[in-house]
Amino acid sequence: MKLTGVELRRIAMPLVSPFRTSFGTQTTRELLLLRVVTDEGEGWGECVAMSDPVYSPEYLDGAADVLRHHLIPALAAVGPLEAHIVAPALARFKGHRMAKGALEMGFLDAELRATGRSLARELGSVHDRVPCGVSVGIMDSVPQLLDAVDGYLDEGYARIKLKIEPGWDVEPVRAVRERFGDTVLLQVDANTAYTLGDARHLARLDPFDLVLIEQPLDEEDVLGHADLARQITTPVCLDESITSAQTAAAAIRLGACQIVNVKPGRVGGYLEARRIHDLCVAHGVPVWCGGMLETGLGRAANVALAALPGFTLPGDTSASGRYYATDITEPFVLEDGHLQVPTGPGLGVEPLRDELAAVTVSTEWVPA
Ligand code: OSB
Ligand code: MG
Repeated sequence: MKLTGVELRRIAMPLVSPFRTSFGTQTTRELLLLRVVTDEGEGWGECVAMSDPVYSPEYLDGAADVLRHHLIPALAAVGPLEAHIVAPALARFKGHRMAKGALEMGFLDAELRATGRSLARELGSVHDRVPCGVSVGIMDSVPQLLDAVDGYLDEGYARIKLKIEPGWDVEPVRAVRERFGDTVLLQVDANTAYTLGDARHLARLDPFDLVLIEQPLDEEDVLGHADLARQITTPVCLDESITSAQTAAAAIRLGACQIVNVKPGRVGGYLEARRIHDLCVAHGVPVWCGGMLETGLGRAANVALAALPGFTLPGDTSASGRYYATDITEPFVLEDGHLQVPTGPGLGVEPLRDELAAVTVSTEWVPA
């Protein structure tokens, strides 16, 4: 394939309800979509960076800038391209994994569409549907939280993840256990809101039989997570700290995580995400597919990844309706707690023209 150019499209999608985490509250999901145009057809990439660098160092304007000035020109200078050449061709640029991952996703989609292969088959999926969890934001009150959880359980979600922070941890967990019982798969995500000094406090979550606690400490505090893991019985899972197969291998060796959250954008793309899956399988470490409030495009790819054999826990691959009243693709709908894995060529889904136009803020053509 020869790159013709990339269209950078900024979109803004209103969320059905505010999503509050320890790093802030989102009411609208701003996103960057990439339409990768080649001589053999087009593909779609979704950059999961957020408007502000509060989850990771990347942010939308920064991602657009590095794509426009560094990543796309570097790929334009490479001869014939295939998706698996994208990451090595961009390796001399440090970081910017979300931007790189979006570009690789666009090439993967284009290449697979051109040859009639589905992303799920390409990655090695073994299931035609995947069980889904839901990430529940911090609320103003416990009754409000219980209402939200009740609604999600009614819809059929197979697992509940509560966002926590100091002041919103033991009580909401206790309340959910008391109201919904011990059989609900329940886990928590702190998004780095604690320090190792909070170990005794976090041990108060031990009696609630949580599936895991996700990223309690700073993303660079891998040793701290290893120390914490020895002081609590809830399994420690890393999200922000796992930026590559290499950092995953180190975290596993150090005992910093018993479980891994894989987010393709965070680790530079679906091919690196698969390597992390393979690494975890080799170590007997359960993995699950995280989410970044994706549109139907990113969701299609996440669901394909989540169908690999090592993804033994339900992911944050919720239905479109959990986030958006109107998605930009045909919506993903929960059936019996599962989402269907797309089978069509590439991502297996496409943006709907009018829905995409309605949320578009700006477009920019970056020629190769
Ligand atoms: O830490 O997993 C996280 C959303 C945005 C940024 C970080 C995270 C999240 C979520 C929601 O928890 C996952 C989803 O449903 O897409
Ligand atoms: Mg997380």
